[in-house]
Amino acid sequence: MQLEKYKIQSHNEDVLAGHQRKLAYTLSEVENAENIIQKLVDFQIAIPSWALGTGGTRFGRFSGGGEPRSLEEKIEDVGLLHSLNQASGAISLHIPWDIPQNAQAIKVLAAQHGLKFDAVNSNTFQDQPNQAHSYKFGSLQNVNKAIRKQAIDHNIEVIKQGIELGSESLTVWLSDGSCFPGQLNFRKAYQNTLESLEEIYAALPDNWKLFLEYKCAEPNFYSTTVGDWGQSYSYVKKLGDKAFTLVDLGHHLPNANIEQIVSLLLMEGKLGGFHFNDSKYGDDDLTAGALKPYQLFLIFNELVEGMDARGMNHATDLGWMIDASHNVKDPLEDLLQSVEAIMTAYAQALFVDKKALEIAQEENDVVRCQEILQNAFRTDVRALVAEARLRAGGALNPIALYRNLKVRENLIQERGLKAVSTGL
Ligand code: RM4
Ligand code: MN
Ligand code: MN
Repeated sequence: MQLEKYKIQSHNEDVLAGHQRKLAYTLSEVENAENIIQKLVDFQIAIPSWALGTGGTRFGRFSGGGEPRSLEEKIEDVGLLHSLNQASGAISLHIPWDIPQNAQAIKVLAAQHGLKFDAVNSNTFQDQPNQAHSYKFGSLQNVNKAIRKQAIDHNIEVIKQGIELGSESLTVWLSDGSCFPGQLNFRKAYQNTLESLEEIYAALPDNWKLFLEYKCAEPNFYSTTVGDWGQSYSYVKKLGDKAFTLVDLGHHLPNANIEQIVSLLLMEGKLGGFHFNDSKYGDDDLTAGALKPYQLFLIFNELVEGMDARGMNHATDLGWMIDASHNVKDPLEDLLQSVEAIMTAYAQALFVDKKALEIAQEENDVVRCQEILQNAFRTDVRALVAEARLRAGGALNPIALYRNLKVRENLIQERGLKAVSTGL
């Protein structure tokens, strides 16, 4: 399903007066508004190909219907999102959930929707049909050399697929670890993983980055071989300049200070990628900003501060992606909500009075520090986010338009109620 431009325009005309009223007020409150709007226009968040269908849990899966049945349909769905918000201009593929049969044709299709290919993701956490060896006891860490080699070869194959599509980064997330004490020699598991990563790193083109994602637990519940940012940092530091840590917001132990982690990784020049979602207990993969919008803002505050300190380009120097799963919401509506929450937190972080904060910090004026941060967080910047979307050609209210146009109903008609998408 394609969204014709005139439908977006007529929706925007309908709600323009209300938007302009709100915008006028925000402009009177936010002095650097033009600069914020431009940064929002430039900022793009990649959509993972595995988040376009119903996620489900290990207990059940309740499909909402009309899910994309092929890579082509997944690209169409991300294209739909992008035409609504003009901020989802990239898709991230998981191999082998999505193997392009004809890379050239897929590239052309993506370009028609204004999409690029973000990081490609390898999968050594599941066994595939006809696979020679099992990953039951890990992949890159495995005590068996042949199994490690199979996992290395898979990652190299994923890089090759990515080259064809124009991707420039590989994300490695390992489920490797152990379920019980004594099962694993931690040192040997680390060494095996490092050697395997070195082989993958050697196959990386010069202009590519390798992102090593960490996760504190699941599916292994006693130890994880890349369990936290320190462990990821220790690997990527040894690998070289093209290797970076990837932070997924749902992969920390409860109460971890993620904003501090982000700040230190940026300072070390080792933050490469970011997966947005929200959680209450673990890797819940809920809509970004649904539970802890203040934490999301604090993280963005450190991202902006740390990137500016290194002269980095916010839009292009880190890999931004949503990594969420949708069990009860329409995946496309959920993704629109995540993008909106991310943009809002980013805009608020751009509004923080950095100079005043620096002075307050130097003077140990703790009260003032809090006032400055919370003033930015409590300022309603939604009109700036909407204005950025309007200027880029998107819809002022993407979810309202999505519902008015009955997009899901149309997709169900096109693809059927029982269509099931690959992924988690
Ligand atoms: C993991 C991790 C990875 C994602 C898989 C599907 O928990 O977040 O980024 O590729 O899930
Ligand atoms: Mn992730
Ligand atoms: Mn995850």
